[in-house]
Amino acid sequence: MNWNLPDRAAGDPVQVMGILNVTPDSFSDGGELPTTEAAINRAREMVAAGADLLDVGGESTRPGAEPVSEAEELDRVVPIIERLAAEVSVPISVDTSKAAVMAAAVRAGAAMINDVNALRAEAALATAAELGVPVCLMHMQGEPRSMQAAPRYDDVVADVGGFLKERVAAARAGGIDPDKICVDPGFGFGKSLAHNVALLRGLGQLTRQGEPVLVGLSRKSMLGEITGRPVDQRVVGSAALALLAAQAGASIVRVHDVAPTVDALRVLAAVTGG
Ligand code: 8Y7
Repeated sequence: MNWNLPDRAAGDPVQVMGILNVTPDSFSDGGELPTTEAAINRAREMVAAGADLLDVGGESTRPGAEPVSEAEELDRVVPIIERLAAEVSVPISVDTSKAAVMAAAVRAGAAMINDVNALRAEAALATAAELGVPVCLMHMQGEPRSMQAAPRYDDVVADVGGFLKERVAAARAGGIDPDKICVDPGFGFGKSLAHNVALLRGLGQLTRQGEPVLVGLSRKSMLGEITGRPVDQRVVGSAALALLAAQAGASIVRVHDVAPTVDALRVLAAVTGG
């Protein structure tokens, strides 16, 4: 599927990206991989609830997570993406940092690459340029295994904005179409609560840099810190954060709970005339 990034600055509505994790800790609590059928059902539910696109990921990037091998990640995501591309009406994004997974996913029908590593892995930038699909470049300090240990910034908004500027320039220099680049401050990726709050407060500065902005705030630990609630009780807080991000100009919100997010964004659109 050929698909273009939405751009709020150009008047496009906010899009909702539904999260489809295909890791052993998703769907079950027994450490088993979800069956293809369970993943497809979950995807259909999200599309019925109003998801504009789906993000399929086979490597957990949660704080403390260990990397998975390329073969394992390919096994997890490629069959699901093949089925989804054939069976659902919305574009599919692949959440990966590995060049080989990007290539196999796009061959299987993925229409976007979501890279939490901002195309810094070997061959990732050249591969993405060759594939020609839109990319999301995300900021992360450190790596998932250790990133929450002691995150430090001089000025988190300026530091993250500067990093993303540099990655956008690298992506363009590497042959990626400027219209196919979006950026993401990477909430929770090597950030304390104070850093996350500062980034959300300063999100307008990032949306004004020019590229469409994607944000992932859904169920994240900052909500645990703010509300005191466990991860399965963060739906309302997540919708509130999605709304704040949309008000600051975010073009795509990446969420687990599609229906409540769609409602919140409808309220915003009704009030602001969007
Ligand atoms: C984000 C993400 C995750 C995010 C983008 C989680 C894969 C952790 N978070 N991708 N991925 N932005 N672009 O809690 O914030 O969903 S994984």
